[in-house]
Amino acid sequence: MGPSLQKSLLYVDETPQEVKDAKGIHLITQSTPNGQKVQILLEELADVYNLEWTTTVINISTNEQKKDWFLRLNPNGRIPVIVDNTQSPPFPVMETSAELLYLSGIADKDHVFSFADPLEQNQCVQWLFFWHGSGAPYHGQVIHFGILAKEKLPYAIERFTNELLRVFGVLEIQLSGKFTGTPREYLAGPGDGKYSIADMGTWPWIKLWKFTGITEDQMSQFPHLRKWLDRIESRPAVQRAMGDKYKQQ
Ligand SMILES: N[C@@H](CCC(=O)N[C@@H](CS)C(=O)NCC(=O)O)C(=O)O
Repeated sequence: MGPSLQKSLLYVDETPQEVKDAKGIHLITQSTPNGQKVQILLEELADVYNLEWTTTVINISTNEQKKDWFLRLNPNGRIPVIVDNTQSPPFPVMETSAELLYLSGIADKDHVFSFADPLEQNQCVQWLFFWHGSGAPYHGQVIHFGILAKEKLPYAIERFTNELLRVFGVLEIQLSGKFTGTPREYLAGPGDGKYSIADMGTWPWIKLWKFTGITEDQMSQFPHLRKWLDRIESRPAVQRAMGDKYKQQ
């Protein structure tokens, strides 16, 4: 199969023109926690390397992400997805942690947000996967059963809230240095850590703790996690990634 044929399988008539016309990295997103993970890395890469990309903001409440044009790029039908149009044929990347790894692999040449050392990079991937596999699924269920579901099922709410608090406790162990004696500023890296894609992949969800229904009293068990939330929120790239640029026009 030649590259041009593959490109015609990727983009079809219904694909938005700006997606088809994109020349470099193109992000299809909505500014939800998952969208914000990738928005943050792109904004950080812009500050350090002047990375340029284009963005299409869709509205997931209309199920645009379930249409065939989108499923060709991400069969999972969920945002965000990136397409690297510098590859031939263009290369789509689904799943936020894979997207963070892909973007840091192609653009973070000086390892500002990743690690040159293989063990340090593996530690970063461990924390990235920890949130992706053990944090986000529980967090999603707490929001579903605690906020969105019409029928409130106490068992489900309690089970998933307890699991989420357990996961927050794991992050608190790492950040507090409970077993190493050295508190950390960030999840991965030597010493007190380095801000990396592990933090970017985790922060956009945890910052929603109040909305999720976690109480001040529950959150007071995690003082290092709270300081970590504030530390990341203060970054200019993070502020831009959360801002109007990514709101539906
Ligand atoms: N595991 C996926 C989750 C993506 C995801 O759940 N995205 C949500 C928005 S935060 C979405 O697109 N929801 C719309 C839907 O489920 O149809 C990832 O990390 O990329």
